[in-house]
Amino acid sequence: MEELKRIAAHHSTTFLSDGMLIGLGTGSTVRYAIDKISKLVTAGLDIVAVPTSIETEHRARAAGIPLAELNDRPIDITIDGADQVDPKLNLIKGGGGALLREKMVALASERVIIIVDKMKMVDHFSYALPVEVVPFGWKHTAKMIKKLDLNPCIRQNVITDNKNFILDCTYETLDDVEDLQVSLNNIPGVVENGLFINLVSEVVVGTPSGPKTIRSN
Ligand code: A5P
Repeated sequence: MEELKRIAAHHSTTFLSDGMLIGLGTGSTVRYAIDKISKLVTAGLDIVAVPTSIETEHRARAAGIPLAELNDRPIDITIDGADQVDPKLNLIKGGGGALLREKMVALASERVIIIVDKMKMVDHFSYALPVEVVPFGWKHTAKMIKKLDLNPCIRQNVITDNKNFILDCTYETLDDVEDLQVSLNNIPGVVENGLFINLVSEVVVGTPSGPKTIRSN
């Protein structure tokens, strides 16, 4: 599995070129991209990266990658992982708890490249949907989320980079994800949810025979 992550991550770095502002996602797959980008920067690649989490910030800084904060300058390309990818290239993200900054960076990006091993490509979502909520009244927020046919469960001992909690929501099926993401974000107390709908440009899938790139229509 690690090798498939590495294959996808390394291939995604071939899309980078001098002068780009890039978004750097979070997670074990992105770590392979950070290692590769670090080598490319040492070899002369001139890029600046916006990290999507404190973890990625520390890792990228240690790897010698120049960093910037998210501001009003558009990001050329973001490279990020995902927990699951459906046939429309919609995503569930947030397994690492970084979904809010990841979604903000994705929205600010002209091109979003998702790197996954092939096991994450699914016909139907099944991964528990992470929802970031403010700590105040989170049990009440969870009750509101239940009304959307989700079963929220607090992620133990986790505080996000934004000082919030994560509710991991299991379900029988996730049907209308477009509506669901809006309904979730309409609940006071919900900060953001891990559904990434129509945000992806390409998914690079690591397979034993090499990287496979799937483009969104
Ligand atoms: C971080 O919050 C997540 O969105 C990650 O991008 C996602 O969980 C994928 O992580 P791995 O590459 O570690 O599976």
